[in-house]
Amino acid sequence: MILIGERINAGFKDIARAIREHDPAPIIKWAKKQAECGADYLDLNIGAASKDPGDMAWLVEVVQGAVPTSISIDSNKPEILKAGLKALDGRPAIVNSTTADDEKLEAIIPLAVEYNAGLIGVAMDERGSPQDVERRIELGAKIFMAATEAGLPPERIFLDPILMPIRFMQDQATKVLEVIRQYTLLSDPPPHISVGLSNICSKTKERSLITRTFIVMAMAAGLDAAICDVTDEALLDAIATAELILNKEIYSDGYLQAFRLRRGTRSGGRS
Ligand code: THG
Repeated sequence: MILIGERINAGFKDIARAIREHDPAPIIKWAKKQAECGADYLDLNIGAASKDPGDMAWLVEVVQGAVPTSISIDSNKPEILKAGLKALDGRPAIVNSTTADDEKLEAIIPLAVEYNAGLIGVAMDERGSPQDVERRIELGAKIFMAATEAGLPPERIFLDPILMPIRFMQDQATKVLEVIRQYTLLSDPPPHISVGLSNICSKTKERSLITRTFIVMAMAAGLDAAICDVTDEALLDAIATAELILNKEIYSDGYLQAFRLRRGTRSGGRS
């Protein structure tokens, strides 16, 4: 699984304040903590409220000064994505994200190409996020084809079927599982498939239980990446065990210990 740490997001009050006041301390704290937990990428999101590309460049610089971890630049605005990409020191990055409308595809795919980055394509367009399986497949396929034509190999493309809160849209989770299965059939090798995992538990109790139960089901369907709470140990243990059961890891009595140790010693993690 490719784990993308969700915590440096202005949806959290401490991060919103840190960005507003350009206070690096909370950013550095969460960058180090998520890197220690084994994040492969750190998602950076300055929030819908901020329209200043300089804020994204600042965030990228602060994170790069703190950890060697790869970066996911999270915005739907091309000028904010570009400011983040320009600030990169050469480490691997993901552009998160483009939707399927032509205007976004034309602006955002070339950025991923130019900066040698991965690209997350979300199954949305100018009309918003579809609630049915077919439209999500259509939009994902459209993004996949446009990105491929522009020269991105499937290994650099991530499709996101858009996970919805279980509390408000209970019928959506099974639809997302079906879309994941279908996305694996788009090419051989298939593109990566990713979700914003915490979307599902928004405003629920049992956040951790709901997210780890869903991710195990989604991994069985073909999910191989997630923007998630990498500090949730029960979640990471469930992911390790799902990888074992899906025969992606070799069983030993110490598999869990080995997995925890490996994550803990990733680049940027504790040595
Ligand atoms: N797809 C893609 N990118 C995304 C998302 C997605 N980026 C943003 C988001 N969705 C993923 N990141 C988060 C980060 C935090 C939370 C949810 C998703 C979260 N929010 C709390 C809640 O909703 O209850 C509120 C924050 C708080 O506790 O203050 O946990 O789907 N490509």
